[in-house]
Amino acid sequence: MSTTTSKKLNVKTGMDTESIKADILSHLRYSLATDIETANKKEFYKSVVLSVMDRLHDSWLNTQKEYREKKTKKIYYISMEFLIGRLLDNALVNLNLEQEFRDACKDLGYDYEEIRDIENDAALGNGGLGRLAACFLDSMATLGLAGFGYGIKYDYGIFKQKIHDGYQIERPDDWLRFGTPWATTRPSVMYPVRFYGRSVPYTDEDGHLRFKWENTQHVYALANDIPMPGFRNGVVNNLRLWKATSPKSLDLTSFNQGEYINAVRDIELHENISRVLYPNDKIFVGQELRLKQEYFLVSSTLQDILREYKQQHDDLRDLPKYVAIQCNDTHPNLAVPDLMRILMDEEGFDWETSWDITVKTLSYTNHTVLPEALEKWPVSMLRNLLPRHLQIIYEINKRFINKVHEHFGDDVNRVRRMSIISEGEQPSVQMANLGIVGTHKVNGVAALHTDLIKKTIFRDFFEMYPERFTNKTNGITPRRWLKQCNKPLADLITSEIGDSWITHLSDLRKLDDKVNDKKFMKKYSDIKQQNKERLAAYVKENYGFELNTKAIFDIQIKRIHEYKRQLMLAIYAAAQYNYIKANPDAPVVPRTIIFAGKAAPGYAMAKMFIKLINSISDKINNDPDMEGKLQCFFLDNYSVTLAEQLIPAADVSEQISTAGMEASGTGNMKFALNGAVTIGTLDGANVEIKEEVGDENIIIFGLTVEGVEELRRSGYSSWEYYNADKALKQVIDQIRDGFFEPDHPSLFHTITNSLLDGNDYFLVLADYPAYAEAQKEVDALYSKPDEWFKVALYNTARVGKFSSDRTISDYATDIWGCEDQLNKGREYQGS
Ligand code: KOT
Repeated sequence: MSTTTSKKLNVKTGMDTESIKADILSHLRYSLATDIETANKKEFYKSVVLSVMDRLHDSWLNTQKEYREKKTKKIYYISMEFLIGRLLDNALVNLNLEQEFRDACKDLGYDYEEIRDIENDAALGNGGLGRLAACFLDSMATLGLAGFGYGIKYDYGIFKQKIHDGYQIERPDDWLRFGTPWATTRPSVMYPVRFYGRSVPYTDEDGHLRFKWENTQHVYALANDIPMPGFRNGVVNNLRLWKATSPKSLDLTSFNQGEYINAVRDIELHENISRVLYPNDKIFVGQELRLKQEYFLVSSTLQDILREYKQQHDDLRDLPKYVAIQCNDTHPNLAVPDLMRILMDEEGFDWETSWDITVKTLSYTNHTVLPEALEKWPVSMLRNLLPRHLQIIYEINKRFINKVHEHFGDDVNRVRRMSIISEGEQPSVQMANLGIVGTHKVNGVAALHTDLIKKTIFRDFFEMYPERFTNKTNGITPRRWLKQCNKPLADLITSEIGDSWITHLSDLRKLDDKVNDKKFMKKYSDIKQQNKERLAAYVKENYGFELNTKAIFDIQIKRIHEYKRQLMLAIYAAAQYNYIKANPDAPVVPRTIIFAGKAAPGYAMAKMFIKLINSISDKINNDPDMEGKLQCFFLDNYSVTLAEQLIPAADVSEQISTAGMEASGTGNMKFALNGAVTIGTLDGANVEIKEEVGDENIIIFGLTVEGVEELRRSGYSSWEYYNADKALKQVIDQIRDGFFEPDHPSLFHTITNSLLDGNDYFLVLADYPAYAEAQKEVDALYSKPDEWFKVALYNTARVGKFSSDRTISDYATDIWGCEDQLNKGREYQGS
């Protein structure tokens, strides 16, 4: 008996193709009740993943055990979004088992790529903020930090986008329809999360006034864990996603009363908390369900953190020594009053002690300066849903306002600006202010962005607490965004300079010397061509459209938003069309412009941009005069997986936001790493990319932040720019007059009105002439392939700074106080 068990155990953790095959077969039979003859692809995929999980479990358990034994400081990254995408490739790369699994699939009659493509993206995020959280998990595990993600297991991730007659249609993303083999449900880890009720004062044994939160209703948060392996270091960290489940007692009582249907309906209502990810990007919509989601995440996570803490430590006053909690934007900032509540109401600490612990444990990241994105929860809503928290927030505010008076004297305007509670018709809680007051560090996500928050939205706070503000320029994980998504390039680099770059991205600088190595440069440019062809094959297969792989692949992929100015590239595409029509014999550098991105379902202007891009695309792609010269294409349902195919194929990376509006951007980093040349404004991390790659290796145009301010101050008139640039005027007239949509000529008036009568808030017209010039530079450079690829290689070679490993090391050192854990990552395992 015991021999069989141990034999089976050995087989399960074997790293060779044969034992992997045996496990896949065994999972088909014993986990899925099928066999290799009858299983379909989905079942085969599931068995493959279960076999990968078998190989993660020991490390997963050992890692947690080691953290416990060594009392390692734990880092908790709380985020409403984790845009982790597919996990199979990532797990195999990090376990160094890609080849073995490929071979195993092949031997069992399946193509690995086909199996990999079965996996639904875990699309539990809108864009940059959620993807950053995912890159951070990869880096924390790779650096050997005890870093844990905490989020929500939404039944529905970001909606699926379809394009119908040029319009965006949203469909639910039912990613869990067949379950996910990556998540392990932990029935033993479940907490009640309370809502409503009231705060009741009482006097404790020592005669102190205290409060109890009573008469609450609750729902349970059930833990679902997804393993997060580090890169070949034996570390497996955890992403814990909470699912809302109904309290058991409720259905029983109702059932006893014969109200079975009502009970079921109530269960539904409770479980709705984790039903769906809000699809709004940078627009605050104050819906109560969203507030419930935020508190659901915070409450369950804090309970979990404190339960773990108490198992290992006995004095909560040491919490900041062993625990750091990072709030990803303001969404989890109810952690401030909730931790205060727990420490005071449940643990019996006084205000001062609780406050000291809270501030030292928490920190908060700001991801945008856009005022419409800042969370402001109506006091009335909080009073109803979380009365005790509101009471604590008022007390925090009262004490804080006293400090403001001490610091600045009686400056009523300043007090009004800094108050956590904004008064007025509908008093509301300013979650950013709460975050700054209630945490020890606030960070921006790129140097320019951090400077901006200090000077603009948080200026008063910076003057009061300068030491709290710090910059942490974003980064991306080189595992997913080079090693996995661009294997040919990753292999070429490794064959030239070794593979240290995978965990020390700045080692790519060694490639600088290769610019004069003709053989190398030929391989480098061939890979780009190969990637373009691979993308073209995908587009042909899925859309029946043939991309011109000889053309510049000019790509803009990101959420559709006015400030990101997809409109500017669309205008450029139309202007190129007009130019070619007017000059049929003039030589042009062929271009294929590719867009992808989702618009928030309620964002009418962004949705109109999608329609416009599709209308312009139709005009261009159906005109034989454009053949071999110009194409324009909108790919639907932008996702992490699609990005992984598009980015390696890009020649040009469009990063053209109005200066001051993109906090950082991370797509810009992915493109540069994969050898695309950036055309961009001096915004977000573009500024730092320019510093790294050198002025000659990036095409910068347009207004700077100061230029934008100055232009607005001196009285910008978009009409002037419209009248001054013939090509621009022609395109705007065409958009306005129905040239691209003859059957509905006034369709795009909302767009042209906002540009002209609305005075073009995002300064598209102001920047357009400089942009068109910059595009000419692109053409000129691309016409000299040797020079082009030198510039491209300098991009690959010099963007090592933007590894999320660097970002995480900076957080570890300056915010989390766990720098001692860095570089203690275990030895590289395997070859
Ligand atoms: C959304 C809602 C409220 C506040 C902020 C956001 C937000 C910001 N969502 N995504 N972002 C992006 O975050 C990225 C990671 O820091 C940045 O690179 C990017 O510039 C932000 O737009």
